[in-house]
Amino acid sequence: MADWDLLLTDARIATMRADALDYGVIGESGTGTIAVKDGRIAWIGDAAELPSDSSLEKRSLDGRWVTPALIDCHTHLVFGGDRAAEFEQRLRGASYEDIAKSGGGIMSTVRATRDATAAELFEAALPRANALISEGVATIEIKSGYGLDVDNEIKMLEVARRLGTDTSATVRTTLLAAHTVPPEFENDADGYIDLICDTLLPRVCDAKLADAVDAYCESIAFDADQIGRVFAASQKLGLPVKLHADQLSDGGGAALAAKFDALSADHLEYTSASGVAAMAKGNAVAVLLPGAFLTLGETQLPPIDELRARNVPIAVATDCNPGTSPMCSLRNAMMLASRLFRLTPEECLAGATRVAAQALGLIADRGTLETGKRADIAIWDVSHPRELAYWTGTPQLAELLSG
Ligand code: DI6
Ligand code: FE
Repeated sequence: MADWDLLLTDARIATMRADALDYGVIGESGTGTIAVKDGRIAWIGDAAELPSDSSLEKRSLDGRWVTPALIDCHTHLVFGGDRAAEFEQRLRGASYEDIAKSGGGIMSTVRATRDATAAELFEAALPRANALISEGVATIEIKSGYGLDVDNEIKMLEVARRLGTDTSATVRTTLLAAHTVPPEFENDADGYIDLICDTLLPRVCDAKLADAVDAYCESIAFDADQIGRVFAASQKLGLPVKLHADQLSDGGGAALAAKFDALSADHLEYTSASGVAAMAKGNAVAVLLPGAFLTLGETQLPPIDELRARNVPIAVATDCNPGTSPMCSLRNAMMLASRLFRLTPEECLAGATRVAAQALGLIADRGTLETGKRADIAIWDVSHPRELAYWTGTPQLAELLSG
């Protein structure tokens, strides 16, 4: 019997290992080799050290670069309708908050999502997921949050799960019921929080529909006490949490995420130095979302230097959503993170591979190219992986292998 199922030879490998410098390169002259067995990396190293070349299939990559497949760790890509008209309004001067207060914004997507059948939502979301996959993404996080009642939040999560079974991507689902206060609870946000804690969360947990729970900590959404109740209920059910934190104002979101040992705190434009210090004491990843920063015309930068100084890992994601980040390209998010946030190309690639895996609680399983990890491998036509945050619009993916 052959030792391996597949042997990839003549590769230049950017492993993106945490303990290595300079992309964790192996075989820079084109001598990198990866052996795959049962969908996992069984051996990785330089051809000269390969213990056995007995394999069912062998493929030379002709000196191409390979990296871990990309991971988009923050999307809202299941939704009904679109918000192009509001986009136009905003360019004529209305603010995101103005539009939200007058019944538009998230609420218009909530209406369209409630009106759509699961099949319609799936058909609309599939091309968005495929757009990510076509650029090398093998793992996609998808949030609910446009249903805002028990049946419609569950409908969204079921559609997200189906995207995981009907595409080549792994989908990780997140319950974001605490996204905004639904009209039925207009003056009773606490009543809605009760519904989430007492009814929705147990149902979602029983049906295994969510891998994590998220919330929106903002003056136009929920405060720290309300989110604390959702997080405590989630943790009781064994679900990890994450948070939309300090996107439009400093609401103490980073510290709140740290208090609940969140997987990640996302956005962070208005996070203070003390918020970063709180994150540094825990395990939360900082997920930066330059698409939303760009679309909102934001000028307040996330505290990048502070995050670096305190060794808080930085991920980069699309935030794909119809309101603040109509973008189905993780390569674009990487490109924007380098231009707008001055992340280095290596930080951008780590942020869309290793650190993104960490943000999803999947670092033991994927995110770097190492023995034992899933064989989610992107093969590129580039002269160096730094090009992945440099070019935009060029079809540089030669092939994506998913586990
Ligand atoms: N922050 C965002 O950027 C998105 N949600 C959130 O909590 C925006 C969602 C939308 O406007 O539809
Ligand atoms: Fe978001």
